[in-house]
Amino acid sequence: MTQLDTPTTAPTTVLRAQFPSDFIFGVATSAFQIEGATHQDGRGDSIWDTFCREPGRILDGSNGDVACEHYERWPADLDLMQRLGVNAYRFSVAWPRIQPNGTGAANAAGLDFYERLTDGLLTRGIQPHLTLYHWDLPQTLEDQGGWRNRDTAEHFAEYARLVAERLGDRVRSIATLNEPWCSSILSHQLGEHAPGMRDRRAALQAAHVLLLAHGRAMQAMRALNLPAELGIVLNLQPAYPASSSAADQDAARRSDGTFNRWFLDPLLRGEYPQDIWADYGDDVPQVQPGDLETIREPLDFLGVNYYSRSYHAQDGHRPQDAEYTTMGWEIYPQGLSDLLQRLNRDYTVPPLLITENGAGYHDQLEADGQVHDEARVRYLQQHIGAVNDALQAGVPMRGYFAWSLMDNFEWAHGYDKRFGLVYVDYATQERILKDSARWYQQFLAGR
Ligand code: IFM
Repeated sequence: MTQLDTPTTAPTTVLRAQFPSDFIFGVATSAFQIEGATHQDGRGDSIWDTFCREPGRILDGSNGDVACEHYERWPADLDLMQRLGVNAYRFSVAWPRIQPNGTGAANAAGLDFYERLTDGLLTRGIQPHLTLYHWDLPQTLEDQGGWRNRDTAEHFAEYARLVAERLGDRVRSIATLNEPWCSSILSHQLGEHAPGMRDRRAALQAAHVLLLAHGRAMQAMRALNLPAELGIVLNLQPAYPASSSAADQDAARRSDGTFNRWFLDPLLRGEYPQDIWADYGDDVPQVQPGDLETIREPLDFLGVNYYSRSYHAQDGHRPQDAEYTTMGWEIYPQGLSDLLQRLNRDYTVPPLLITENGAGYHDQLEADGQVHDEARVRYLQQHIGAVNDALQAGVPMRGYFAWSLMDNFEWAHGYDKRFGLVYVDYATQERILKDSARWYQQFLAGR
């Protein structure tokens, strides 16, 4: 028996057979979090390379220089996915590998790398799902105003065209942006992600330019008439008031409005939510005629990243009997099926993919050389169950990607928090399957 085939003792509460046979079950990663080789083959600096060099930005003082060495080890990582039995892999392309300074001719070595990866997936029977932007903006563009500058939207459309022209005939889907809330609000207002600003007006301008970049990239890629499905990935977090009090209700409205509707409404309805627009006062972005039509470009799919909910109690109490991951995020699978049903009710949605879902813990190798991550096994079971509930309720669900294939660079948390189904021993780069990986393998095999 290989390590992969060793059964876990965790009870299976949801079955692969409950989903359509062509349902997508994959794993996800992103370039900066796993690739390493940040100065190889002509890659330019990204805002995250810069951010990691600034003292105090990353909890453990680490960076992405080595990460999981995926840039070299990708064939073995693809073999691992094949043995897990996933039928899809979601990865991102590092913009500074394709255009080291964010503009101009494509760097051949960069495109070649992602072409080898894509072909390697296809050879192994795994669908490639490509994301164009998972936060690694070329530093040169940041020096020119980054996402606050409308020109970046045009540069992004050109980058999208270069990648789609090369790979759009083979990848199953292309998502423009991953989690624009993070690359705008978390990065420009809350200061936790690169470029680390604390300025709400700048953050809202960045959010608008990101959405515009999405729309312009969709148009540029549509013009190529490729078979790849085109869409975007949002991180969404349903907001629950703790009571019927006006204060709790209003806090939940604001949270839903700023986190979810601020992105959903322009993309799916071509307008910003009026209540939040009013709340933001003078900080609202500069919207030019035609922007919202561009942003509303029809989507072939919407990717949803779900980790937790938000809970709003004026007295600050936390939900009763709640469990939390090491990130401090409440484990609330019901929130996922509620969210999916709400999307289907309140919007005209395209087919939906769960593009990320997972749990971060301080996993450790135990004396038997294994990682017994029962909490993550439960998390996956419950959340895949929630996807099934949504599917049964008529939500057009098409797939689910676990975050993440393997432990990796968790942004401002460095390497301390682990989200992988596969444990990475960073000293040796050995990959060790956690119990959650073996559970997923058995689930996918129908056992
Ligand atoms: O690791 C991140 C990922 O890059 C984006 N979504 C959330 C994950 C966990 O924090």
